[in-house]
Amino acid sequence: MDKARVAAILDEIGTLLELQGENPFRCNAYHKAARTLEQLDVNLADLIQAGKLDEVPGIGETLRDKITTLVTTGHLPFYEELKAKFPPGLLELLRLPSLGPKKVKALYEQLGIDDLAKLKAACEANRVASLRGFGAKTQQKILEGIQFLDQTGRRVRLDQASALADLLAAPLRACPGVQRLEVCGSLRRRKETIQDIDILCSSDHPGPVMDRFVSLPGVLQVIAKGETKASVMVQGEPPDGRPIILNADLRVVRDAQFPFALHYFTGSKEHNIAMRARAQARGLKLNEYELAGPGRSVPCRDEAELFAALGLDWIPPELREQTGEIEAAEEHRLPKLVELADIRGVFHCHTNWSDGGGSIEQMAEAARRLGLQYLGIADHSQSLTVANGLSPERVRQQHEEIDRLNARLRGFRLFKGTECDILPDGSLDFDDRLLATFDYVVASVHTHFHLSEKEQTERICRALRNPYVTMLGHATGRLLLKREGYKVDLEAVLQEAARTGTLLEINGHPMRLDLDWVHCKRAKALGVKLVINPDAHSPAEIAGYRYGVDVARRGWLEKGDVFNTLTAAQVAKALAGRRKAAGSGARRWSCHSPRPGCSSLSGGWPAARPRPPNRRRSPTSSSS
Ligand code: DGT
Ligand code: CA
Ligand code: ZN
Repeated sequence: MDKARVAAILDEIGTLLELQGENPFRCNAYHKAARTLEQLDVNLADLIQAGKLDEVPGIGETLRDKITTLVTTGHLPFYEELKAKFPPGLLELLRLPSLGPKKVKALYEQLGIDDLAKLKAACEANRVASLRGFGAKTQQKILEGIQFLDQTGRRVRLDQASALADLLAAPLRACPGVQRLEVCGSLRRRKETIQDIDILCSSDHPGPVMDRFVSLPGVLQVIAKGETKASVMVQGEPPDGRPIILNADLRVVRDAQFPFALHYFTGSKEHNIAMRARAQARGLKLNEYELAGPGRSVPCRDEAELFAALGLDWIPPELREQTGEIEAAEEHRLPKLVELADIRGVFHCHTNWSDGGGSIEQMAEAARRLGLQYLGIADHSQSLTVANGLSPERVRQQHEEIDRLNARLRGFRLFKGTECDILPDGSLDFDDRLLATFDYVVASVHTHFHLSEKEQTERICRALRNPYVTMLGHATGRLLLKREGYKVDLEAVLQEAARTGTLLEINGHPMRLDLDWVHCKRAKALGVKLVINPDAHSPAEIAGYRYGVDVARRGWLEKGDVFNTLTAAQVAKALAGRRKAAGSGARRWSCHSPRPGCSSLSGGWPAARPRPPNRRRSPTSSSS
């Protein structure tokens, strides 16, 4: 069992002990140990082997023994017995942000509430408000929380569903008689969260593949099984957390029907409805089995032929959200979407200098193995002490280390960056003189999420006006299925980014996917360039930028819209030009609008930023 899973179990033990009413110190010891393990950058099994586990701060004898049992046997009777004491629905209640273990315990003991449905009913009957320590406000918060869970609760992250879908699809593809097989639905459209896995295959003999499907490892329950259609509940074990459970459907069609079924089950529903209407306008009928007119059927060998039969270019699945893709396909003006292979390097990565798990060198090696030409190191800045942010002195040391590595690395380049905190008033966590020593600056909000929309927007826009800021990190701070972003007027932020020539990050960490694809489209319309980053906290996480590419594609972005499709040499030149412009007050605001060609990456990246209208400033006032 790996570290992340062990940490998740320790965390759960802490919570279960709280539910049981144990002494808070004992409960906290488990929560703390979970955090410690997550941060640990050595292999757990090695640590146990060397007998050094109890040298880790916060891990005493008891915890040492429990962790050892978990890692070596994969089980922990203590945990399993503890868990069995509580109804499974009780833990679900803890997913509500307004409920801690104490409150859950009270609800269970006093009202017999042990799942979300009962809790909802009790709130609606106004029975929760009168409990001691609750009140009308809490009851309202609980109801709102349940509503949020109803909308998101059964969904899982794209990366987790993808991994599970691949596990299911591979053995099915190898089944005798299977001709074509594709994972459809929101997974094929690369949506950021997924409700269920839709698998489609073609075969003349559905029996074997149907049988294989319902007996795949991970199948917890067969919900339905017919001759060509089956539905199961499956469990996946993502390497980085709690198991996920979701439904998977399999449909088997004849190969001649495959293109129609593939199109139908890819969706989206809105896109399908528009396509069906288009067919009808041409006297044709379109459904999941065929395209047909009165007395004739229109055979199509693949999706491209299906689109062509309706007078359309083939529409990439990511665009099928009924936001203008059909019109664009008709007029042959679909974008040539950016591809994973277009990305030549990434900028937002953390190392063990702050809260990452790898050394700079390990990160560089991992990036190189992915085929990247360059990697930007952007550790946290000084005020983010919880993430071990770098002091100015450590920044200087890190720069020396990067210089040493760059002198050694052949055909690969490290850029010096920082993920610099945007302070509550919109100033930056490092002063301009220090900022000028970096190749680039990612500015991000990590604190004070509760400002009003107006304050938050002004705060971020002010940061964008600092000429040393190269890009804005994770623009809304959302955590998918966990936390909504802070309130911010993104339109105003995008406009400020356009005015100041600041890049906007598509944070590809599958937990964030922030900027959202909807806003990518808007950014592009305003001429803002985007940069796709993994926000990696370990060498393995660098590859996560691929989910950022999914977002970019859903946002209609092309290679030229994405900064890190440039080569290392082009990036070095663009960043140097920009830093020079930022350093010389005279040049910095020397042009009022982007020069012709500035708006296209192929034409070069704007070295000087246009001056914000109606704002006079001295070169040094920007970060004060
Ligand atoms: P999800 O599962 O919520 O993440 O999103 P989808 O898009 O995978 O939705 P799902 O699994 O309910 O259905 C898969 C596809 O089947 C959907 O994208 C389009 C098609 N579909 C489902 N229901 C309808 C419908 O009522 N009308 C039409 N035209 N298509 C539908
Ligand atoms: Ca689906
Ligand atoms: Zn961040």
